[in-house]
Amino acid sequence: MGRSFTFSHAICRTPSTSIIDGLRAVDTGTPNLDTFRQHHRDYVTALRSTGAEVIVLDPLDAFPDSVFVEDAALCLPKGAVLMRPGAPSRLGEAAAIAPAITAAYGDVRTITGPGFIEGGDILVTEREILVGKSARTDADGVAELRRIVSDWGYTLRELQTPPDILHFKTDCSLLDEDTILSTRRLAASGCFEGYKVINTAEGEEACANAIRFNHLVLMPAGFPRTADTLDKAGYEIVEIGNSEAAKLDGGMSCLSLRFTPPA
Ligand code: CIR
Repeated sequence: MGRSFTFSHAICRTPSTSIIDGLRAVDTGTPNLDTFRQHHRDYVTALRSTGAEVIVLDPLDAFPDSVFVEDAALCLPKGAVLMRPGAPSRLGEAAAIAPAITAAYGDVRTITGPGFIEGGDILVTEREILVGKSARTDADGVAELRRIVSDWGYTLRELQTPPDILHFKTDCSLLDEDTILSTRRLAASGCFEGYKVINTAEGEEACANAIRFNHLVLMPAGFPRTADTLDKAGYEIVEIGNSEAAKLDGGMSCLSLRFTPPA
């Protein structure tokens, strides 16, 4: 199986009581902490069911969005990069996740700025790294990441996250070496030329943020037509409740950092 979706480890962080203050584009209600924690436990259980070791960090009250660990770091086979989140309330999350990253990696680089970049805008495929500029990720941040990952042999392609979409991966996920799950609006930009694309069903765009993790595809519950398409395409689907994370514009990828530590 490909290195872009085969992992021995993941890092997650338990939602904190301050999650009710998490960022959101549109207020659709306050997340229920108990329900969020149950969904989070289900998520961790699904990751562990593949045999992976999942490190669950303690909640961090100072950072309401810190359950969305993916935005603070990027983990690659040869090294890891601490991000520089573009949301001011999230900037300190990179330093907060640093101890967990340095415990796993010898080579840890840091985006020092002036640019900004969040992990949610980065899709690592088998052949390249795609980065969508967004309200959180700018050209300077992308350029700094490009310099770092070129040391590890990666080609980085700079793209544009569609307007009013939080992150590039809000609208797409990697399913395997050649296949991307994407909303039609993102795929229409042509950014996945050379890949096989499976589109989310009409009206089910909110499930585009899934993850392939070893033999499983974790996707948010409640999107039956897309789940059926993926099932028929041969993927083993696990549906995870995402109602509370969704109130904060979060999906499956944001809740973990997935990696295999270098030998
Ligand atoms: C935020 O606005 O930063 C959080 N409420 C949601 C972050 C979701 N992260 C992701 O898609 N990678």
